[in-house]
Amino acid sequence: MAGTKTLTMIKPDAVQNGHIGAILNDIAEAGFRISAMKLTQLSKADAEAFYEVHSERPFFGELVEFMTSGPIVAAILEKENAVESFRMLIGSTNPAEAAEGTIRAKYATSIGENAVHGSDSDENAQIEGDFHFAVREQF
Ligand code: 3AN
Repeated sequence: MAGTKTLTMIKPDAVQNGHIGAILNDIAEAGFRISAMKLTQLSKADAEAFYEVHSERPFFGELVEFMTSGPIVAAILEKENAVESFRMLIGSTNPAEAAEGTIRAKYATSIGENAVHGSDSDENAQIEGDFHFAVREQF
């Protein structure tokens, strides 16, 4: 059975461009419940750990630099089939290929600066939620 949790980050580009409120509104209108949320900034060590699976990819340095460049909003979202449902809401990694109306189509600027993160599996949703939030911060 598909899980009910996913982890999102509103990335530094979208925070800098003033899109926190609009993105949270899209998330609420899509029927997700927010069970944890914070405004925070990742250190280099945090970003390297979070994106460890991408450490061999050519864009890793750029990704870490971007993700540490300013504050982000991290949140745990709950809905039936949360991982897949949220990835539909955000659209393709490359905003040029993201379907009309998706969060990345509306707010992302490039494949690197693509406005939001969404977990890619139930297992990673759990790991990423616990990365950002202590148990007492998850409601
Ligand atoms: P998604 O975020 O859609 O799951 P992944 O997991 O392939 O995409 O990539 C993780 C993050 O790495 C992306 N959100 C994006 O910021 C960055 N990224 C992915 N592909 C590229 C690329 N070709 N060039 C620069 N950054 C990239």
